[in-house]
Amino acid sequence: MKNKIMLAFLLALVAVRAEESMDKLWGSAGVKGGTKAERMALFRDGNYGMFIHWGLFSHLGGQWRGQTFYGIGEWIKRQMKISESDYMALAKEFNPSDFDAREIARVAKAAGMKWIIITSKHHEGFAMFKSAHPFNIVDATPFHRDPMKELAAACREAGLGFGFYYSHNQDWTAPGGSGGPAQNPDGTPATFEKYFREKCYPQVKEICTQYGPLNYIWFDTPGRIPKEFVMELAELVRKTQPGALLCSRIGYDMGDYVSKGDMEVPPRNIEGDWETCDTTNDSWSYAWYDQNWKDAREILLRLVQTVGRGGTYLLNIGPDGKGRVPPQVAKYLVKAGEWIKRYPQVVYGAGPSPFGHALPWGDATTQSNTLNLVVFDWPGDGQLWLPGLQSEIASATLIGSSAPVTWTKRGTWTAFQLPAARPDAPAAVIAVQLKGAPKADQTLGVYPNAPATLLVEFAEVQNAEKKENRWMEKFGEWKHATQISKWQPDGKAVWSVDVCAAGDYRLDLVYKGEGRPVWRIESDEGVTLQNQQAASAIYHAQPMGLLTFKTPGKRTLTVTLVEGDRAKTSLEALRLSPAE
Ligand code: JFZ
Repeated sequence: MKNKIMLAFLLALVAVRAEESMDKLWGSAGVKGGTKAERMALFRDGNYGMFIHWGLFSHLGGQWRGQTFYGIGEWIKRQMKISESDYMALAKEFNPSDFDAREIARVAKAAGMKWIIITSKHHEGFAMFKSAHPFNIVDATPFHRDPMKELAAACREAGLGFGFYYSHNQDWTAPGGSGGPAQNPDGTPATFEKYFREKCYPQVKEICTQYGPLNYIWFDTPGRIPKEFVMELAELVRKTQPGALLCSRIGYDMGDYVSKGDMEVPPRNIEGDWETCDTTNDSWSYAWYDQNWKDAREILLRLVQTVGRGGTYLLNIGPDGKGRVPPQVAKYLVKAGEWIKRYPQVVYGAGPSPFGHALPWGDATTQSNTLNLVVFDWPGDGQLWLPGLQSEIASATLIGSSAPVTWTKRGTWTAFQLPAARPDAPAAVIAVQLKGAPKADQTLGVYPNAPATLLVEFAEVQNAEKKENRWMEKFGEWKHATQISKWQPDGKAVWSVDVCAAGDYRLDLVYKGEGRPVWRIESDEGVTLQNQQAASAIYHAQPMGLLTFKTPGKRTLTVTLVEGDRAKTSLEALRLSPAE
């Protein structure tokens, strides 16, 4: 009886803490400065690499015993509670006979990527390389080949950098690994130390010593791994692979660069060496149903935005259980790569945008005194508006077009006059030669011919709470938004904006919550809008009305919550589109 109560109590505790412990498993990661320039060169100049999630989970492809798991595919064992023995038995069926390392390297190369990082062992604990530990692709499957050897060789041959992902903390099939069995096969309690000594450390040594020189060891989800283990791993990598970069997810600030939260292009420029990892659909590993492929436009937009924010873009693909790259992935990666080959200067060795944030029609990167304006949404009226450019312009050319590009100034704004037809898709590039280093006032613009999104990230907040909201759409599919909630009666969000042209603008607020909040928006010219609209459970844009700017120039907009759930109503952005 006592035991039963104890068990019920424990189960309840587990349920309550599930969400919290998930966060702990993922853990947080940072980085300390002091990196070697040689080690960083590929990362800093290349700006674009391929990530590959491939393992036993790829064989399941998001399905177990006829049931689909709608979430990141490589978590299927844990999320569908597949037992260790059932899961480990899958190795006998795993035969990725269509795996072609050269083809993958060809796709990466044609995509314009400069390196490949592949999962050598994910949280499932299965080694995709020949290992002394028996749960590996060479010894436990009918495939018998070492695909990591093949891929390392193919990358070298193609002139691509190469590196391994290795899940050092989580191991769901090794006793003692985080998320793994609590007992050893003989019934004794398992310890992390034993897992570390017998599996983790020896395997990291294997990947560091048997695959030639590496550019990356990408450890992941440090969770609560004790520091001494991380120090040992870092030392091992430094000793055996002096040219390899460690990402911050090794834990304890021991990385060479920061790996941002997944699938996130940050809204404003970030200094230092950092990367964002993203995936070509919603899952990292292959999932049979997941057709939410990024097309070339989306791939390029996110790549250019990441480089514009000062970062490096690591874009993932998930080969299937036969080792094939889904055709839609190859198609659009290569299509994006063809564009990059026409505009390599936009990506390789490119610096951040002087504007500090994305622009409504696209984004900007720099090469010394050249500003690359990457235009995804071609202006219908032939005017490309740029707020706050402070450097003087020497010349401007629309690449791939002989049409001259002229420019005019209106206050702090610059307009480039463009031909009606855009010369290239999914984006055209205007190279602007500046007389000196690119410099701009980073105030958000309100554009006369394009919708402006003012994120709360850029607002000053009084008597309300501005905080990052992180949530999962499908399991493991992270979304991020800085938002404002916990409004006190006098709580407000205030944006400074630079208005190019006086006139009427359609104003939407993007928020979530319950019921029907009442919002008030007020400009420093005394123009107000007050309106009630429904809130929904996800961020959704709701129209507030037409707001008039009487004069152009620097204005402020203040948003207050007049009525509604003050704790939970969560504001993400304000949008302004010129009325037509
Ligand atoms: C981790 C893994 O659990 C996942 O399977 C995948 O490999 C991904 C690339 O990395 O997931 C994470 C890790 C860190 C965060 C979110 C998901 N984070 O810091 O927001």
